[in-house]
Amino acid sequence: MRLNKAIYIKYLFMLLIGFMVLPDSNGQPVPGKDENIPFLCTFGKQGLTSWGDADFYSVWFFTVPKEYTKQFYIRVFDPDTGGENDEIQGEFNTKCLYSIYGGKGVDPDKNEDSRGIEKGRNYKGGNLLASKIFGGEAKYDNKWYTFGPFNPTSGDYNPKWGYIFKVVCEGISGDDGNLYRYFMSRDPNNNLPVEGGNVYTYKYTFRMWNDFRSVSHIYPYIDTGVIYVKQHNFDWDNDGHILVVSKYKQGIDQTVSGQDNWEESRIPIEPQEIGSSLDFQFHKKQGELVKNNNVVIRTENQRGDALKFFPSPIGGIPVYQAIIRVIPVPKPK
Ligand SMILES: [Ca+2]
Ligand SMILES: [Ca+2]
Ligand SMILES: [Ca+2]
Repeated sequence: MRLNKAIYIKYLFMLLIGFMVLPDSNGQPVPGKDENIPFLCTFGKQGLTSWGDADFYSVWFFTVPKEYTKQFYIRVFDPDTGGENDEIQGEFNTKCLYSIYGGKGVDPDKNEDSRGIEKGRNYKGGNLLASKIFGGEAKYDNKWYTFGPFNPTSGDYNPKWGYIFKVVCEGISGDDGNLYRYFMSRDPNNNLPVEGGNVYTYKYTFRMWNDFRSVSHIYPYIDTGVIYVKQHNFDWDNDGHILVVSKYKQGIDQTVSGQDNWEESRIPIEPQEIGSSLDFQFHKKQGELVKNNNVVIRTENQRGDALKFFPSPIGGIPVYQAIIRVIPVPKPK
């Protein structure tokens, strides 16, 4: 009996380890499939920040590995503001400008302004490769629009990531909430991931599900040298709990914001957590549903350097491992 249990635990452990190092080829949907987030959210700049968007623009980075030499596309789901998915205020009158940048000035490791974290700094560094304004056009409602093709070498080269591209969505007029998603694809008409590609942002503005049983996740990556992480959340509307989970953290409750304000708290980092992601879990308040909750999250390390969020978490989804105990296998007699 004891022997069986020990073998079982060993197998469980191997299974868990295997799960954690599995490479993820689905690096390009935004939001990612493990995040359980319905949409990104950007309001027209005449909107109120109390509706959940702190700055009326979003900045995302897409990376193409240098081994990939074919053309690729950036696809946007529901790029318009109107119809099925978007958040109306009065009547729909919002226009959003999507811009895709490549070349020098894009790489946020070299050009901090490019990260788009602080309002008023120039997050548009790089060469403009494509752009388009969407209002309330029915022909793009609940459908994909495709930017491209793009040549990988028109990105900003970084030896760690390959070629980096930046996609900015700005609410240039109106006051409604534009909900949308992205996908980096090797095909103009289907979502086929670019092998080895990645996506990240530094400031994540998103919509929660209108379902209090649904838990959303985002995954900041813990790079070398991180001692603690400071999280900042905006306009959470006191909608339940934000918990932090990792291999070593079972669920640390974070300070949460109410309406139209930022709150922050610190998360200590263990040396063993370096090189993996944290799991920020968004648990909605039970009982009375907080509807159409849009939220902003950003994180930084002890030096004030912003952390990247990868919709497909680097190192896989962290799993709390307290239950694992090594039971020695008895020697055969
Ligand atoms: Ca409106
Ligand atoms: Ca939309
Ligand atoms: Ca909100």
